[in-house]
Amino acid sequence: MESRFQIRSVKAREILDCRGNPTVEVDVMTEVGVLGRADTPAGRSRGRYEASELRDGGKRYGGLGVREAVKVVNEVISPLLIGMDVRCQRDIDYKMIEYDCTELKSKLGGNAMVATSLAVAKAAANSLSLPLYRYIGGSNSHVLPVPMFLYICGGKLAATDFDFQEFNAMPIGARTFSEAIQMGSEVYHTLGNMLKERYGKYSLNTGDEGSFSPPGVDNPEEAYEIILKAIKEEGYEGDFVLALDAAATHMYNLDTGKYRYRGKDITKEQLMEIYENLVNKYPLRSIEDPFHEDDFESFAEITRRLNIQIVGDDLFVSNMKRLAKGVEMHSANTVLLKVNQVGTLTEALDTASYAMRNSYSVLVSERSAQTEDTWLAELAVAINAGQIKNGAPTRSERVAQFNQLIRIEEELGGTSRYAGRNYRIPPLT
Ligand code: 2PG
Ligand code: MG
Repeated sequence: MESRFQIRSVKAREILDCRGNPTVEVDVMTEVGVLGRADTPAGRSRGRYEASELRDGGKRYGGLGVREAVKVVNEVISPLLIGMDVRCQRDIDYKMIEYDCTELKSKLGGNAMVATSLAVAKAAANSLSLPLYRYIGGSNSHVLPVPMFLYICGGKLAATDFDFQEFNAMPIGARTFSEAIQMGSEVYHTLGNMLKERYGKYSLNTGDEGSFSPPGVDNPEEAYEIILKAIKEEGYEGDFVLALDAAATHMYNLDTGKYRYRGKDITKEQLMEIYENLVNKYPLRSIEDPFHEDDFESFAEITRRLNIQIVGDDLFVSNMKRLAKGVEMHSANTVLLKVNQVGTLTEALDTASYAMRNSYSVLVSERSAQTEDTWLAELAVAINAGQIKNGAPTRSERVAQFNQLIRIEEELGGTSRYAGRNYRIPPLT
């Protein structure tokens, strides 16, 4: 082992995420002073099977402080990793996993582990003078993902009456990633003007991730009508497809077995019909979490019935074991990849490659609370995912990812490919 790759120190601190809540940032320093710095994002609509977060409780920051997680990094993880080679990502991640030894990483805390794991990868990339996407993915990383823009939100992400969480659109007709960003941004601003005209000035209030939250409307059809109108107004009809994250776990009542939808309790069959009607009526090509997180059967049923992308978020929680169950039961056909759901970079990469080997697509995803750290953008290119969910094309923590992807596209030059219409099976172009 060359000593220049050896870890000299691992140090954590408490910083803020875009919601103004604390999160963990970790610095990994090698013997020759090369730094890797990364932090952990946070979710609001979390799945039950996600890696746990260590939060302090008590009065400070409303209980959300992460001083305990910082202490774990500084006093437990650091001595475990000092002296290890930053290039040995798998060994390092498994060192933490084996020490933690719990199903949901409740001993070390998923938030402490994720930031450390990603900081190690960055330290390795920096030591080798490679961009992070090239270090993680190797010489074949070249696909720029289709951004899934969040335009209107509901559920847990906003104070609106929509039960469904996210009304998204994807510019599959763009020729390049930069053009996709331009199209997405133009539609966002036009949509804002249209919403204001139709629903009043309060529509310009934004929810999590910078998306619009028009008051007094709860019908998904209205959301899609106006998004499509904005797309048409900008001259991009046919160049966008629509997407939905129902986040149905949060509409589900475990006691009654029913879903709360537009003021009524409805059955899963009725919910299925709602999706079917939306798909028949609009260019809706992707539905995430159409049913609650334990209903693998209904996920299989909707995947059979609708010939579109069905994404498992709370269902799979980026966890290979849960994905394996999905593969066996033919539940969904796409995994939402959120590194902090599973707890380390290695496990997230394993889940992604398991998905691809089983003909599942991979949608790399942000959390509703991100920071300016751009490892997410790098990861999407590293694995040639073909699609990235990253909120609205506004607000610094979102724009930081998009801007990094613009830079990567420029750096790759002629070898880069925008996934476009093949977002589910890149790099077919
Ligand atoms: C989701 C996400 C991100 P959160 O449900 O897909 O949009 O929300 O990060 O709050 O889990
Ligand atoms: Mg989701």
